[in-house]
Amino acid sequence: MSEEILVEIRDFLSPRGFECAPFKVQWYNEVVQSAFRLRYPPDTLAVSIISTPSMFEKTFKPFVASTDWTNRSESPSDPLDRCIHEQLEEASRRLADRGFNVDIIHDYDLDFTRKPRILVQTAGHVSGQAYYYQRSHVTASAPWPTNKPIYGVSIHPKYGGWFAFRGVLIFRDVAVELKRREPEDVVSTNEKRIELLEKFNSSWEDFQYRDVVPVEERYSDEQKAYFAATPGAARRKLLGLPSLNDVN
Ligand code: B12
Repeated sequence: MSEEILVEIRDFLSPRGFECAPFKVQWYNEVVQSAFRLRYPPDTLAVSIISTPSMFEKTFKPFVASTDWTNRSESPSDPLDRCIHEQLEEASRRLADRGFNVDIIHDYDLDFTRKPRILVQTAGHVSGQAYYYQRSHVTASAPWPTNKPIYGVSIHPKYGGWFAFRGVLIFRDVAVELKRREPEDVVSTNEKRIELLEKFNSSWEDFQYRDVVPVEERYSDEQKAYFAATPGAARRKLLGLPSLNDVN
């Protein structure tokens, strides 16, 4: 049954520039603190979704061109969030038509205590999609004071850091037997891991951490300019959209 689901999701999302990797809720719940656990039975099927560099051209730009941006009441109001939201909704609708109940958790969803509802880097790691490098992976001579927070970063074997996690689909009623796939450890030396974490934490704006390993594809200049712009008015302007203050 999980094969049928994966074929259907990939059929829809892969040509649009997304990549999907399945995991069992148990694998995720085993590593996160209890406050972050997903409240589903251990064998429940979940799928981690990332956008690859080509999503911008294959899906986002056509979406921008074909959407009526004068309607302010649509949610989410951010164009990219709205685009991803619609793609995941459509993928789930297709599965609902086949009788599957799907819960969508987006990377930006928060619970009532304002904690992220899903830790997408952990989900990506346990699904085998992208290795999540954390401070604990640096074994010796870490250059940072112990009280400095060092945020972890995931690196994909094909896209390095040139991708984004978009969320997780959870199939409430589907219990699976899945074979676990380990993520590829592409940043394997201590020295490289320090360099990666340093760049991600201190100078992420220049995109350099994304090139820590050789990659097959990276963001276009247009896409880089879009992500470098502050979310909100500056991004809408780059897309040629009316500002939220101008439209009625
Ligand atoms: C809050 C947040 C921030 C905050 C705080 C960062 C943080 N990591 O806490 C701020 C605003 C600083 C931030 C900044 C950035 N962020 Co941010 N952020 C998030 C967000 C929404 C939640 C992260 C969070 O709160 N984690 C909670 C902590 C407790 O989780 P944790 O440290 O991973 O701890 C867990 C693991 O250790 C796990 N665990 C324990 N043992 C083990 C063992 C194993 C093997 C595993 C796998 C896990 C595991 O259990 C712990 C929890 O109990 C995520 C999206 C998401 N929903 O996950 C994006 C996210 C982490 N951010 C991202 C990015 C890109 C950025 C920025 C570059 C800005 C940007 N968006 O372009 C900067 C870079 C950091 C910097 N230098 O400032 C990306 C990272 C992509 C990647 N390749 O990894 C994410 C995943 C968003 C996305 N949609 O792709 N961010």
